[in-house]
Amino acid sequence: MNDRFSIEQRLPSDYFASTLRADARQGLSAQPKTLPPKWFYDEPGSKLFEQITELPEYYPTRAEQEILAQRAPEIAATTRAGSLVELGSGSSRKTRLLLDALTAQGTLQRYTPLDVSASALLEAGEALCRDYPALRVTAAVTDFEHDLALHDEPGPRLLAFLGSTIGNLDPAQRTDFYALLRRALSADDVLLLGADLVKDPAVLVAAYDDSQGVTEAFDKNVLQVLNRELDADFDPDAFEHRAVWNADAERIEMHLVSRSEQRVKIPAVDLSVTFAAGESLRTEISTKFRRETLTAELAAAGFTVRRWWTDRAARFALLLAVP
Ligand code: AVJ
Repeated sequence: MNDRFSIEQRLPSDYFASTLRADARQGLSAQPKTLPPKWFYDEPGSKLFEQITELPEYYPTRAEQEILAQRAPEIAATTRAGSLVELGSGSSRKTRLLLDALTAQGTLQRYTPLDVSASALLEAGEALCRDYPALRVTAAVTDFEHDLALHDEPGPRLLAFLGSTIGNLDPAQRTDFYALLRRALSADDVLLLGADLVKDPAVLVAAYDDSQGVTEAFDKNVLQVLNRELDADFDPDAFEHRAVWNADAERIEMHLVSRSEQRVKIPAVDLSVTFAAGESLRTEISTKFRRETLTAELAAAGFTVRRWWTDRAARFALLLAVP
């Protein structure tokens, strides 16, 4: 920590324990069974995700980086942003492309990463402070799906939501999230959104079911989270990782499919869950987008898409939208 770096804790100390309990209670007693993907990202899970981004089959990270590397100067020039606000900051590789361009242009004063992980914010924030000596970093530990409050960030603010994390939300959740975004942004602020695009289902399925089994380990890690945090007795080997293309909803779904009939105890929420053989627990949706429909859903929320870029292979899109 130094005088240019602060972290504000906006989550109550029992936030994780109580939301994980509520999510487990709700999702595991529902039919079909589901869990929100945010619980993948404990420390081992975050490491596995970093490994996923390097897999030959997992193109989204590289595709988005390709666009950012090419367009960051244009993004800086059109937004002339005084602050970069980043949701779910994650790896700072992509962030640096934006910080470099915004710094070179001379408008940037502030970087505000919002993330649920204090340790991720601390690690990234310290490195960025060191490497950008004119930058103030005001990080906030928060769940940006529910709290996006911005404070005194100098405008115009460039709010970046990268990695196609937007695809983890279903249509109703996206509507709520866009409304939250819309309320957080002022007239001269800009939204920078990364979105993975609809493509050959075989390419998509391979990206979520890689040959080295890293995504399988990532998927099953959520069971270890439940075992550790809620005292559950999931046997990860008793489930099979599956990536399925849902053609109607145009999304990849990750499922953990029970290999046999079994019962799992989750003492912390007083739950005993039965799985039939072949029954699935859906752990993630990863929606893939089309230009027209994404533009339309943003328009319905009060955003106008000003720029739309893709990588050369048109696998991934990066867009700028304004209120
Ligand atoms: C981080 C949500 C963008 O949906 O592609 C990667 C997560 N899941 N492999 C995605 C993920 C399985 C990823 N996002």
